[in-house]
Amino acid sequence: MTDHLEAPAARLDSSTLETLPADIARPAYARSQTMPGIVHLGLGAFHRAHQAVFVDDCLNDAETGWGIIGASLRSSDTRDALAPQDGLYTLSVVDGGGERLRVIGCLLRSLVAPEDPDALLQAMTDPGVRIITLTVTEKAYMRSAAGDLDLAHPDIVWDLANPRQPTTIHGFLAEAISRRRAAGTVPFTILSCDNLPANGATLKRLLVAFATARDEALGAFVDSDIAFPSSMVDRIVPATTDEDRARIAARLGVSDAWPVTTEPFLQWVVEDNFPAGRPQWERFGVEMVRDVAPFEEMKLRLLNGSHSSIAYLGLLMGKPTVSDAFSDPLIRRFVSRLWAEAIPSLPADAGLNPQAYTAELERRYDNPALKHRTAQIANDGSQKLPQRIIAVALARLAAGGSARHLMLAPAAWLAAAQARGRTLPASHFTDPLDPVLAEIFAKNANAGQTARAAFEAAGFAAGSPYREELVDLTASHLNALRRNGAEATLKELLA
Ligand code: CS2
Repeated sequence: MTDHLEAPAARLDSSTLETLPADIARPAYARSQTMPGIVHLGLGAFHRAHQAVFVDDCLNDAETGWGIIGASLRSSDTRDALAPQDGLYTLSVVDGGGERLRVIGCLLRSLVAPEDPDALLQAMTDPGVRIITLTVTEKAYMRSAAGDLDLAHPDIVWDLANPRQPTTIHGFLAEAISRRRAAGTVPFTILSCDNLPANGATLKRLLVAFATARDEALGAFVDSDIAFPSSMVDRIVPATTDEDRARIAARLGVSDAWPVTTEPFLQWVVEDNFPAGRPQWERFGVEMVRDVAPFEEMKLRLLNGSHSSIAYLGLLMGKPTVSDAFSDPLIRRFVSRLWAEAIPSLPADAGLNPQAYTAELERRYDNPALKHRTAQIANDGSQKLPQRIIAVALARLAAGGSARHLMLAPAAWLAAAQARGRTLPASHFTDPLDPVLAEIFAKNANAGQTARAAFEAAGFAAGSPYREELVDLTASHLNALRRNGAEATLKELLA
């Protein structure tokens, strides 16, 4: 045995599938007999470790009409890795007890939208395709600071002027809907799987605005004839590393250019509104419900809110992963205070069990096998904090409560953003607001001016009577972080 792992010469693909060791699970269905029924936009690791697994379960259970065509809206990386593997990839589930591997087969084709927008539009207009799923992240929804469709965004302007060569989700969805409508094809259902509150209704509102700007009749059709169920998705999926690739190849005996590594926990709560049909997901643990909102709120506020806080505090305290950060007693105690502040903002009559949920979160964050980088979660804070932190803080103040712990998150966001190029690598994480933040930081403003300008630019708490109070709380935390550092700030806050 050498102590470094050489990549095996052969590649995972349809021909090597049968050569895998017996303990590697694999598709039990004939992939060649599987027809596409879902087009997925945003073919990242999260989709491959979440929705694709439930779809693969259904295909294993003899449903043949729900294969996935996946599309990346920007880069060709995923297609380049998976096309030579016939779309096959390994799902690795890790915890303290070890690692379980399973080859997923439901991804029938991968497309790269910018290379050939028409190929994606053709896939979306196939009458067999009845669901479009999306994991495109918050910023791809193209909301303005006020939360409406950002009609001034250059990509939206382009898509309105060039409907046959779209670049955004709105451009693709509107053109595909328009083509299906002209051809008399049954409309597809659009299922958002992004971490946004009321993600279905939000996407509907934005897409109706886009389609209306294109053509009023199309806007009215989207409004009346397209179903937009909401869904809450949950699974922690760190970016794949070369170490993961080497370890997994050693077990497979063939190489896999892009496996995905994740935790055992897996949850999907979906509003049951699929007029054109859907896979029998509920047979494999998907919760099909009438109202997703309470589940979404609990997840966004307790999981994602603490995740962002752990990420920025962790970065300021030199913790590369969530489990490193969460094993710091100060951060851990802070998170339990944050949860205590957030829990009263959740609906009381929806049958939620936040205590059990946070106890489970503690176990999930402690998973030492999951190398979930704080820098990964730190991306796009300006897009994430409104629903994870700001909305919770506003609800707390409106109910006469305190938002002191919550508001450490935006302060730590600003401090970590400003630390890039100083104590953190320059591009350690990115944010669509980076150019504006750079200007704000360059002014060498005091904490109050910085917090106010950042709130303004990000649209945090826009129009709320509590906005000044949130700016002040953020400013006082930012001041403490700048003067005394994260550790001392936490000690003081927790005293
Ligand atoms: C994380 C989420 O990167 C982030 O912003 O908070 O991706 C989180 O891991 C998932 O929502 C968990 O379901």
